[in-house]
Amino acid sequence: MISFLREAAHVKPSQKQLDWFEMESYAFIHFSPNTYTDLEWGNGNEPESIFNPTKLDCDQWVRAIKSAGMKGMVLTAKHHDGFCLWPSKYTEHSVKNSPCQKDIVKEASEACRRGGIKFGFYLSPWDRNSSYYGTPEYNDYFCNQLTELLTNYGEIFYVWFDNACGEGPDGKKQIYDFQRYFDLIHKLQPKAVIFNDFGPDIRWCGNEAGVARHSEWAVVPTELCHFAEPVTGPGPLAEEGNLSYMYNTDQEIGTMSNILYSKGLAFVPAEINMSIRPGWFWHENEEPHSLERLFKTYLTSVGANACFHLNLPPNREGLIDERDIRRLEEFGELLRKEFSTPKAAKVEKVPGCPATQPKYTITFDQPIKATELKYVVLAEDIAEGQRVEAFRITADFASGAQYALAQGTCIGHKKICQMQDPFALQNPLINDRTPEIRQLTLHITAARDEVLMKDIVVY
Ligand code: FUL
Repeated sequence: MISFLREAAHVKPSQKQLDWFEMESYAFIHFSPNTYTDLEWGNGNEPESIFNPTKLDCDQWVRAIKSAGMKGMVLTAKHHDGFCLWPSKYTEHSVKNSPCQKDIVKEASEACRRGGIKFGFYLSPWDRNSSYYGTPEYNDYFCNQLTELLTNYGEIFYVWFDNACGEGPDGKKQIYDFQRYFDLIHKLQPKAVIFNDFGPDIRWCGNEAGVARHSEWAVVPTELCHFAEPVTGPGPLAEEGNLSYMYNTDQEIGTMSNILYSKGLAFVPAEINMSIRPGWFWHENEEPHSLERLFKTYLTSVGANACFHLNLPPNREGLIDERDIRRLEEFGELLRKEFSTPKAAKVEKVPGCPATQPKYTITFDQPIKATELKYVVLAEDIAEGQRVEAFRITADFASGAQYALAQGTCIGHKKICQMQDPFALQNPLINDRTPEIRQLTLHITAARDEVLMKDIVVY
């Protein structure tokens, strides 16, 4: 078992996965005929004439994205209704037959480059418009569209697929040739990470509500042994018995007991995605979620070894709604306020501890008031693998008393331990304590192999 855990500790990310992790948060843009019909899933027979964003301004989208500190955009180039936001050669169901007459993929990718953020796209395999859907020719059609998107719009950081697989014209479902799609992406955009329910680079967290697992491991099983319960996921891959072991609603994915019954392991971190509003597309009567909800989701995504993918739906004019713009600005301001000024402190590794159970002291230049201690942010050097299984943070108060302040499981790319919630009343436990803290100690209580910490920062 020990040797197996050691093996798990050495499963390493690719450079493109590390680059993706560094981004931490990026935006989804859901825009299609649904924006004009008030639907979430179009039927595929909406007339192109309804798609008419009269004030389209992708620079405005980019400004909104950047105001919340997000580092990229993922545009729904084609949603389930099959309508293409670029003038694809392979279908008539696109912007080219709409009053818009603009290549929105081009406008958006160029705006991203002007604004200094990365660009990627969502291309729905489920296509309710294409007459090829449900036949083997559909995979050719899909690859032709992928090729257009991968070759005409500069560098692509992300290709985002979902596994929705609905009815074809004859009631038949499509068998998606995902391996062929992946090979094409590897060939044409080798630096792009690919999202799918099951990976290969980034996997779904299992819900669309922005909720991470208690322990979000980046190293997950690629195949389970026979004595573990067979797990089945949705979609054709799972039906073929292929990749279903990464079924992403499993709460224990990646934990010690889960990987113990695995035949192989891969580095496939989770993305936490949700929309700023209840729907993915813009609906006049919907309001953005509260600042508190966005901030809490940030803590349980970026702060829990995942990335945060937040959807912003443009309205019928082709602009991000002013209500959402204000919420994003507030969100960006709050993040800057909470995380821009670390407390001056010296971090030292305590000599003589085992490599899998190190201790670090964080000694403040000046003792700080307990009520000023808001977050301890931890990071492992995940380029070498993810290792920490459990940790605890204790505080030495100036009076000599010692208290445990936080404890947790995974660290990975980043773990934000919250001490004081800006939205709650101040933590009475901390307020009642002797107020001045001289030093904190981080105890790693269990790890899969030698612990390599990259950052220990206090705010
Ligand atoms: C899902 C889709 O069915 C939703 O409409 C949305 O695009 C979401 C991000 O992915 O699978």
